[in-house]
Amino acid sequence: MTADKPDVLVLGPAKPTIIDGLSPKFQLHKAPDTKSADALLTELAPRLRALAVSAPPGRIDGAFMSRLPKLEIISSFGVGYDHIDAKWASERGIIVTHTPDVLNEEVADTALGLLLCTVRQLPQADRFVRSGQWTKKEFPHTQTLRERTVGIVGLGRIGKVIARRLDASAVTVVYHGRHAQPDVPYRYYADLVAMARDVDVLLVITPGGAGTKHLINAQVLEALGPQGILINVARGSVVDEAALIEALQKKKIYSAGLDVFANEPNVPRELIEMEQVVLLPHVGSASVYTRQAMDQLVVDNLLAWAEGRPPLTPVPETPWRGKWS
Ligand code: NAP
Ligand code: 8YV
Repeated sequence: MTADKPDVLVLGPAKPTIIDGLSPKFQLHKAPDTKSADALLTELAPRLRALAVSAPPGRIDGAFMSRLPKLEIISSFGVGYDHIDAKWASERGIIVTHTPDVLNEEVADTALGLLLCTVRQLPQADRFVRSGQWTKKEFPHTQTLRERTVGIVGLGRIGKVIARRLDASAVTVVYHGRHAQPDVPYRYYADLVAMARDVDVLLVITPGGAGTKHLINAQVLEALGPQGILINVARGSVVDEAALIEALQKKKIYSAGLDVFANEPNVPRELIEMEQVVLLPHVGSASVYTRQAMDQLVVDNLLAWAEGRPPLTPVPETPWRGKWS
């Protein structure tokens, strides 16, 4: 640390909004991921109090955090923070912040786009034109969203914005989560399998991590049925990918639209070879506009910490308790 600038270790890519936003106030140290941070951790351990995570850089678990005994804040990019052990952090008084809300509309746009692409087979129609097939025949008629029901798995900040778009499209919405929400106008299902049985589309937008691992399993897919479509914009871990591949291969469900995968950026060959599925490279929030807002929130949480103000967007596990440690 220089006389007036606290140290911050930036883990992940050196994005201009983050680097330019932090440099005037902090002494920055950079590592592309947790694995390559080893020497820096040893050097900075006696004094480092703040981490900026500019993209998930590997797991930030107890073993990693315990190397930084003075750590007070981890300002992480992205609303999902399944790469951080927030419970471990909370037990040591470390605040973890994330970037909720500023990406809701963007991710909802992507989810709706992916849903429409999957139901109406729009990428396939584009390939049909480009390959010259239109001059020979008509593109096959597709499934529809008309008179269909979409079951949202995880009606949180983003799920509600997706539901608003579906309302505008006159599509019936129902939802599943651990709790019923009395203030929403949609039917609640405590039982995910029962909801899967009743809907045409399951749209998944829960957090990742242990609590939701393989929530979408063979039984849920079986219940969704042969005309059913799965859309996943949550995390790859929420879906049992092997069960999904089998359900698609055996035509137990009709199709899937996926923005997230179990082992990104590696996508199973079986999915790539299926003509009916639509696959995106985890681009839910990836517009210049929204990524800029997310980067800025990483900066603003650290500026708040440096000025002794409350964090702007702490995760629920590490609420603000009135003072920095
Ligand atoms: P949020 O406001 O916390 O909403 C999460 C919802 O999931 C809540 O309604 C919660 O309801 C439900 N949920 C949590 N655990 C569950 C479980 N075990 N079973 C069933 N439902 C469960 O979060 P958000 O801001 O909407 O973001 C949601 C997630 O979307 C993020 O954590 C991230 O993983 C993902 N995401 C992906 C992209 C992308 O690029 N594809 C972009 C942004 C976010 P209950 O409490 O009632 O269970
Ligand atoms: C980011 C996301 O793309 O916010 C999230 O949880 O999944 C995305 O907005 C992701 O964090 C990429 O690094």
